[in-house]
Amino acid sequence: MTTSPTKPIDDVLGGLMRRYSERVPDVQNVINAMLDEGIIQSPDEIENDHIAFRTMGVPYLGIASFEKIFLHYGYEKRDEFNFTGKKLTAFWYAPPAPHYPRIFASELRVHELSDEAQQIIHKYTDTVTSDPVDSLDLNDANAVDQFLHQPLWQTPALADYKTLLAESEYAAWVIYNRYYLNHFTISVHNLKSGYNTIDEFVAFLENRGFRLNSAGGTIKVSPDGDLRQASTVAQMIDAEFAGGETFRIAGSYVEFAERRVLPPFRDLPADQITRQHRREGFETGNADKIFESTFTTQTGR
Ligand code: OOG
Ligand code: NI
Repeated sequence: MTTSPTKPIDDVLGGLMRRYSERVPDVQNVINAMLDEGIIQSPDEIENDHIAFRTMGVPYLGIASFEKIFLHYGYEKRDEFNFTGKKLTAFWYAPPAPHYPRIFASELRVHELSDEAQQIIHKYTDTVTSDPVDSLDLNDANAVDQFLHQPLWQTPALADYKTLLAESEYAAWVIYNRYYLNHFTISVHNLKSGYNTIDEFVAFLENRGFRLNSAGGTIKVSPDGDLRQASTVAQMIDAEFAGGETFRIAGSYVEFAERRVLPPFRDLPADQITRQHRREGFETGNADKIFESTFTTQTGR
């Protein structure tokens, strides 16, 4: 019997973060650097701006299936984003309370790929013949944690991974990594002065030797100037493919975001500024480049 006072959402988010930190050494490396620099005294002070997931847009999977988990926990679906070149659709979800991260979920429009790539993807995903989330007890955090980290289809063959990689880096990422957390995001605007702008935080990261995604420039700025983002280059993992073949592929990364105070609130005293006074949501132009944190154009630099 467990008498834990935590809600399923706390345990699900905890499980995601635990496995993600184990898989992505930069998570601990960034936290350690922040502690060492005196930016924070404890990791609990870090505000997680958002987390992100990637999905395959095929029947029974994709956003339509995946989002049911977080809608159940009180997340609310917000704006849609379209990435024409990358053939992706995404939405963001507002959390049920401000201390939870936002969620950014994207989906590959598989039907827009070449016949060959579609066939490869369907070879794996066609084994899913009903929405797997429908048979999950979403109040059972353990079951949801298991689900998010279990294989949804057979382990891919390396040749298939490479064929997908040549056409869609996103497709290759999802066929292997599935629902593993793609990144978590450190909010920099609430950090201590000297580190609470993205420019200052990026300078600190670069000083400490972190390799950052340079696609479209290291700092991605929304047209209104108020959402500023940067990210590490994804860390490579030794992936085991069907038949035991191994190959180094992109895993996950860490993101950093500065949400500026919106113009009507710029005269508010700093201690009165809360989340609702800052730039909300996401930005297509920024996101388009952040996706490339896992692309070979960045990881192979
Ligand atoms: C998501 C990229 C976009 C953001 O904050 O705009 C993103 C991904 O790489 O899956 O994270
Ligand atoms: Ni992000």
